[in-house]
Amino acid sequence: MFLPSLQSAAACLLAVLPVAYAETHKYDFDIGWVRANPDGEAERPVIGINGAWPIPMIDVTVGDRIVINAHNSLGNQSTSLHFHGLYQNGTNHMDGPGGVVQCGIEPGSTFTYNFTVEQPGMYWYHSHSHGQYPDGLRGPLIIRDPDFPYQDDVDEELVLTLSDWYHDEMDYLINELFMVKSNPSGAEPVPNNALMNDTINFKLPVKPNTTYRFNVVNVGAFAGQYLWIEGHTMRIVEVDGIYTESADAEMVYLSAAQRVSFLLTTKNETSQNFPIVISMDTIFPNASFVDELDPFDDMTLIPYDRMELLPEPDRIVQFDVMMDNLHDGMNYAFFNNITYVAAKVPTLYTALNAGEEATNPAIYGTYTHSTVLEKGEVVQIVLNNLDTGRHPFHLHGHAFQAVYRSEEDAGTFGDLNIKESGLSQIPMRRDTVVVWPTGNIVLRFRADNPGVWLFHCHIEWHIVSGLIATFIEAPLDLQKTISLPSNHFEVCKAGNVSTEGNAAGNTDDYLDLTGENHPPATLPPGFTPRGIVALVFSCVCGILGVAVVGWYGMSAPVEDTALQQGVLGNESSGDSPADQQCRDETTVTAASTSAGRA
Ligand SMILES: *[C@@H]1O[C@H](CO)[C@@H](O)[C@H](O)[C@H]1NC(C)=O
Ligand SMILES: *[C@@H]1O[C@H](CO)[C@@H](O)[C@H](O)[C@H]1NC(C)=O
Ligand SMILES: *[C@@H]1O[C@H](CO)[C@@H](O)[C@H](O)[C@H]1NC(C)=O
Ligand SMILES: *[C@@H]1O[C@H](CO)[C@@H](O)[C@H](O)[C@H]1NC(C)=O
Ligand SMILES: *[C@@H]1O[C@H](CO)[C@@H](O)[C@H](O)[C@H]1NC(C)=O
Ligand SMILES: *[C@@H]1O[C@H](CO)[C@@H](O)[C@H](O)[C@H]1NC(C)=O
Ligand SMILES: *[C@@H]1O[C@H](CO)[C@@H](O)[C@H](O)[C@H]1NC(C)=O
Ligand SMILES: *[C@@H]1O[C@H](CO)[C@@H](O)[C@H](O)[C@H]1NC(C)=O
Ligand SMILES: *[C@@H]1O[C@H](CO)[C@@H](O)[C@H](O)[C@H]1NC(C)=O
Ligand SMILES: [Cu+2]
Repeated sequence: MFLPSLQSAAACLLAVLPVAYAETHKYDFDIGWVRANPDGEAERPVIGINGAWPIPMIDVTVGDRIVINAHNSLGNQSTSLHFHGLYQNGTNHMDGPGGVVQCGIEPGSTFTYNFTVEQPGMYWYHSHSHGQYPDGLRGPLIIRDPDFPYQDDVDEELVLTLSDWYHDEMDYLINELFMVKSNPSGAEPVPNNALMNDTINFKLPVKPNTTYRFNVVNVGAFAGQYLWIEGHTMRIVEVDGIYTESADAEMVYLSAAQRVSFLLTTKNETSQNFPIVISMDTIFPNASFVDELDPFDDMTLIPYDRMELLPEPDRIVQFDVMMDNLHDGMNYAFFNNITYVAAKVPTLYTALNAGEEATNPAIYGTYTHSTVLEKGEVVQIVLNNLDTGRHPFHLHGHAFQAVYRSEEDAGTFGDLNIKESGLSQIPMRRDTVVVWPTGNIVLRFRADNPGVWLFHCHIEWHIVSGLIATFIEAPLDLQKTISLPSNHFEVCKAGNVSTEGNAAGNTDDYLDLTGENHPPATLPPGFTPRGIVALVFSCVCGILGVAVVGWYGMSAPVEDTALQQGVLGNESSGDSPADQQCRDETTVTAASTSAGRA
């Protein structure tokens, strides 16, 4: 590692304080209910940390160690934390999903996350249990890089979160509105609002003629966000922690869980404020306000390291995304014909205990949708979206190459016969990518990170309805590298969860799945409520919907009085002229009560 750059005094002062040695950042997180009212419309219980919400940003430097003592004070729900986008190379057991790589942390229990970060960029952390993060347990995680390739161009750096927001708690939304018989179409609850940095009154005072690096993350549950800043061009330099060749964009689209980092130079004039606009995409029936939304196409990005297309795959995994009803009348999400149901024993523990049998996918159960990968092989995911909504797909433990994405309504790759020549040769890499309605995507990655990694849609509603599959990557190598801290067993004991055996908890015969967790039975053939539903959606989904447009003032530029108002830290107090001018025509809502599928 090297010392702070000396080329630019501004960069030195404002950016990173790079360190030449790795630090350990220790956090004591007491996770509990607090009350908050971020949009001023409805105070509600939210999940905070140490009695406060929004939860803290984790701010570290490449090479550092993060140690988090996560104590669950919720009283009525278990929890766990996932660090989205981090490879957790060698520390799969710190990845977070409850029932997959650990037991949920029961109320009253403490679990220690302990891992190093070797990747720079913008990430986030969130609960990975019970569809819980939209209740507030989500926040930014940034990993600073003393070697950031565009550092010389940057004067100041900032972090910005975007999110949809509900006035009701997830437990209610899931159990009373979403996963209920009276919602056979699986219509997702409609967000009540959109937030920027967890407020609707976001103002960003900036200096004139100054280049800011914006690190933006969509920490929302459901809605993608279009983002633009009037009168300014965004120069994209990173997506999902992968540096890119710089690319100019007038508007970007961030699905739930995606991140973008861009450089933006403010104008050399102080006469005007510029709105920062986010427009929430929930594919509602009615479009509104913005004539046309034409965001930058992330598939055209080129990674800064110009890593070439991986060789032809050793293994192809096909996932056909479908929504359908099961016998309980509710709507479930399927990869092929499987809707995910967690195993009785966290899948990682099964992999660690199964000896040679760990390479047999059957032991992980019928409904974890497990695929075992061999160390080092090139894996290709072919995902056919048979559904009429957009879905952002996320793979844990890797950034994949997004080698192909079809237009909307392109149909499917039935025969998996994809022409190599049709793929981008220096494909964009990221950890979350959106597939368009009834289209497809092709992703490629190398199985170079032994572990149990989920692949799932990042719309929290679809996690709840089962749009999850599991990769068991190089389990025999995993057995050699992971030894579980005793803390893992304590947490499972508190929840009465077995840590031994196959998916059904059977220890004698790993192939005996008697008693495994399973979804409701399938409907008898011929019973197709889905047919009617599909018809309805085909009417509404042709329209690119925009329901809520939030206008936020960006008081820019002002005369060298930036950093005031406690927004970015603060150096002066009182209203600047710019603040008074600030456009703040808060949220215009055109939300309807019914939503199409997103
Ligand atoms: C858990 O407790 C919080 C705070 O009292 C409450 O708002 C919430 O509804 C409870 N959730 C459940 C599932 O009981
Ligand atoms: C974190 O892990 C490192 C490496 O295994 C170990 O040395 C250290 O003691 C751990 N710290 C805590 C608090 O568990
Ligand atoms: C947004 O919130 C984060 C904390 O979550 C804070 O560090 C950051 O400074 C805020 N960004 C702006 C531009 O105010
Ligand atoms: C803006 O700042 C740059 C240096 O950062 C300077 O070279 C340039 O002349 C400035 N432009 C104006 C219009 O002031
Ligand atoms: C804009 O640029 C001009 C010419 O370089 C300079 O004289 C003026 O001070 C600049 N204005 C601001 C607000 O920086
Ligand atoms: C899904 O389909 C495959 C192939 O037809 C079949 O072997 C498997 O049992 C089915 N799984 C479920 C959960 O229905
Ligand atoms: C994990 O670490 C191994 C060994 O250092 C390396 O070869 C591999 O590329 C890493 N994988 C990821 C996804 O970081
Ligand atoms: C675990 O089992 C014990 C004893 O049977 C019981 O008291 C406790 O409530 C159970 N805990 C959970 C989380 O189910
Ligand atoms: C949506 O459009 C329909 C038809 O134009 C109209 O009747 C309905 O009121 C609109 N709904 C909303 C919420 O604007
Ligand atoms: Cu989805």
